[in-house]
Amino acid sequence: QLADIGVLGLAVMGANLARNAARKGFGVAVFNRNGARTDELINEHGSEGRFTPSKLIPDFVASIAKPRAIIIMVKAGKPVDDVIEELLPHLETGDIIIDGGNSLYTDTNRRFHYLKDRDIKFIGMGVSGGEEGALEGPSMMPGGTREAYARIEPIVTKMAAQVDGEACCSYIGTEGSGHYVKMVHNGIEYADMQLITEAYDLFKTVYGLEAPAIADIFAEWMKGDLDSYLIDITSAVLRKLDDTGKPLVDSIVDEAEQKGTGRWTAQSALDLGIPLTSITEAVFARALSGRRAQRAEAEKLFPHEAPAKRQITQADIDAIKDALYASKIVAYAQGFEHLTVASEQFGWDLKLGEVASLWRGGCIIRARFLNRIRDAYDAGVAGPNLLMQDYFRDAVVAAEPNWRKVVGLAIEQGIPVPAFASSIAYYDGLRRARGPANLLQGLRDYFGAHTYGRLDKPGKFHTRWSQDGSEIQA
Ligand code: NBP
Repeated sequence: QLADIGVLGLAVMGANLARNAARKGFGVAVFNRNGARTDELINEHGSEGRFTPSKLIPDFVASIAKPRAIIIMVKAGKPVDDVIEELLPHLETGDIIIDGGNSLYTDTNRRFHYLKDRDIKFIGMGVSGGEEGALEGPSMMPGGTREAYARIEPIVTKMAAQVDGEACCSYIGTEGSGHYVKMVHNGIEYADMQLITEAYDLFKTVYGLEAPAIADIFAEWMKGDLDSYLIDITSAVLRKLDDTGKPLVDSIVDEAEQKGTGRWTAQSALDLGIPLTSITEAVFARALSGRRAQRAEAEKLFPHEAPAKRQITQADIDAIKDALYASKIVAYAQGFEHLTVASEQFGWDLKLGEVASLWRGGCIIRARFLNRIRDAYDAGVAGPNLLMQDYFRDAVVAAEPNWRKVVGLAIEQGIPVPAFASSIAYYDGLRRARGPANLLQGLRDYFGAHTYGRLDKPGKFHTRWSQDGSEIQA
């Protein structure tokens, strides 16, 4: 019997996706460049379902029912192009290649059209949830043609996480839109993690709390609006003791690594002119954390006497919680605005309520909070900026005094809170009908004759600053 689907690339993600599909009753053809991985999968998990292992690409392709659907789960970048070239001679019109890795959306756009010209369908599918998600049910964001998606829909919707009876997988749009949405998901994940890190820093540095005590606070926060996977695992990471009986987190090197999706999100926002401050600050914070030697040097050059640790009260804990929640709302509002603009710009017609819905389970940013976002889109009240929608507006307004207090305290005490601070700066910038960019326009006109508009009359104007100072209509 031919397999329902193929999985090529059996490192941690591919192997787990293949097992996931097999456990759901699908026949799965499996292949890996290095055959040892294929053997390992079959030896260790072959009994979980109907696998067809192959050691050669032609055998692998021939073992899949037509039109063939092949998920490739290899390292993003050149390996994806290499694998496509290896598969192409063996595929037939209508076959589908699904790239489930973290590919850059522009690569996916290119591959989509390249394969279309060769009568092969291509789906760029963002997959989130790490290795556990891949096995137990990830959140999946497939982009490509609807027709190609229809072929894999019965399989991927069964493989995906389920929330309230709904699969965390739905058609996103054409071209690289699935990978784009996954990219922004990862960007939001960067912001979420940075905000959590800033809250941790305040508890530790201002109030002198030890990791297990901070773990208790995060565990408590799971009972409210902050209920989310990342808050949950924060508590678990902070609670973990190493072999010496000390908190493991205290011995982990404070240097954040990154694979690029957060940076891509920020770069795309810059290209589209979107004020995506929270995610971008989170990317910069990782970059600064990476300058460990420079930080050690600077600590000596700019000594900072640590203020006496404060005794923490419930009000202090609540204040940090409010600052975190309000900043998180800003980060998500910016992320969804980013998707709105990208959708218009690229002609993708993204359904943002569905995006919020499929992020409710399986993925790293899964959170109770996403129900609120989905509700806003479903009710048609999300508007261009979620921050101005009733629920989020009320939440931010209620949090504002504490938010301001926490950012003020951090600055006063010399604790960097770039994501908290940039979020409140964005909020303060957004809620002012008249900002200070009038001066900026004046400066631009002075040195570059870039012109400016006036509040009191229509049109564009230029002042002859270094000549007679007269104003002319541009
Ligand atoms: P890796 O990203 O570590 O890639 C290893 C796999 O790529 C192996 O199967 C390897 O084959 C294969 N491969 C490479 Br490298 N070059 C190849 C080539 N030229 N031809 C054929 N195969 C090639 O695996 P992963 O961590 O499972 O991730 C897979 C994808 O999923 C990546 O895009 C990743 O960013 C994405 N992703 C990962 C996670 C996660 O939590 N790890 C989450 C979500 C998405 P070999 O065994 O023969 O070397």
